[in-house]
Amino acid sequence: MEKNYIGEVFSKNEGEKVKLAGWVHTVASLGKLLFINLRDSSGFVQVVVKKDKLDPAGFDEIKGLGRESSVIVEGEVRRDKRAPGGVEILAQKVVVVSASNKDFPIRKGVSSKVLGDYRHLSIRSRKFSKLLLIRSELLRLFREWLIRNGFREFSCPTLITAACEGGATLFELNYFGKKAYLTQSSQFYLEAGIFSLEKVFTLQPSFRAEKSKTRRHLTEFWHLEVEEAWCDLNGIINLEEAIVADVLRELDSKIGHEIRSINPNFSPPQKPFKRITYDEAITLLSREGIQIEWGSDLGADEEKILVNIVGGPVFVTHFPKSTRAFYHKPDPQRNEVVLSNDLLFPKVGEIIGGGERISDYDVLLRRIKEEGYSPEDYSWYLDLRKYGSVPHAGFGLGIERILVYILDLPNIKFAVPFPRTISRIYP
Ligand code: NSS
Repeated sequence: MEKNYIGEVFSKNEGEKVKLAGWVHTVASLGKLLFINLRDSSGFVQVVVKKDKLDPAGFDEIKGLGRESSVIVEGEVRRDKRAPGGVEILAQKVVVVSASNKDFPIRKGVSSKVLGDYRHLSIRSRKFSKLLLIRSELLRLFREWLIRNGFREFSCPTLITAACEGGATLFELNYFGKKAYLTQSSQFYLEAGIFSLEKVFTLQPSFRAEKSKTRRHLTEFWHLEVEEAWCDLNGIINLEEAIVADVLRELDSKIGHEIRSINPNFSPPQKPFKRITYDEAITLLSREGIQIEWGSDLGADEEKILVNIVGGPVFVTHFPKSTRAFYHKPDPQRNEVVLSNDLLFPKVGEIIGGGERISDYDVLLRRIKEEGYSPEDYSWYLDLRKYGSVPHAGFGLGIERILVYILDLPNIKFAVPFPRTISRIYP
């Protein structure tokens, strides 16, 4: 349908004709006048309906409309200082497309449980629409950055047969009588993809049966994963730094005002990000009185403390082998650590996990066995090391995690329209 968006009307001149289509937020009546607060995907505007402009039945119907009723309004622009945003629409015609039931469940003051139970309706709110717009823009900028820098989008399966990130968090399902799982990461398939396209990425959900109820874990999250042939640990860290810093800067220049309407303190982080090793990280933490035994992983709390000590985003590299999945390449200088990296961000901790992969067949086979996996489950993955193996590296970035940082969200469930957590799979 040919229509104007509400966002456009504020730059129009007095008297210009417009056709708006949207949803009634509120209707207030003042004698022979009605004031509709009309919403569409681009914002809100006040529509004034005069009784003498419509037939009486029409006027009364509009007066009685419930919240979220859908309407089409034709009218003209009036510049009026008293109207919100300095502009209102004087209606000449109002068509009610669908009158809403009167029991719209999202009202001021309802509990977060109700907002969650009615997520299919609560995403219409002003704040949620903004948030979803920011999310959509972020996804677009990531894709565009990668394509601009020579990466190809490579589609990976969701149904898989073997763990990438450890067996404990696999969702198992019955695949025609055989065991299968929902993917935890598309990394292994991207690793196959580099032998075809060299620089690949995918943006798709990953699934983790995370039993822990935290403010940064979903059971289904959107995963931006990147893999590059002929790349080492340093190369992949440089790439992670460039994409994150560039995309956040672009996002700020495009819709910084929208971001700051949710998080007034947002400013994009500047390159270069600090780089420290795991050993340096535990030394820094011990100076703050936090003792990490060498070989234990960093938890969310320690990550946040580290970010505070460093004063901004920080790469932690060279984790102990025991803390990382089997595919990470052991450091040739020091076999007990791997060429891995995490990127830690303020407010949320880890947003990226990545590193250099084992490219040698025998080393990979040994690591698979050491971790107690069966090599048959990984035979196609091992094949990649048989036919022209190359050094390569990659990373995975959690889209919702970076949104928690950008918008300073109190919980990751607000970063996705329909969150999946240990306690929610509906709606
Ligand atoms: O487990 S990761 O650290 N790494 C991988 O999955 C690699 N196989 C990725 C790769 O190299 N291609 O997860 C990567 C990121 C992590 O830093 C988080 O930002 C995010 O994925 N992540 C999550 N976000 C939300 N909820 C959960 N449960 C979650 N798990 C990981």
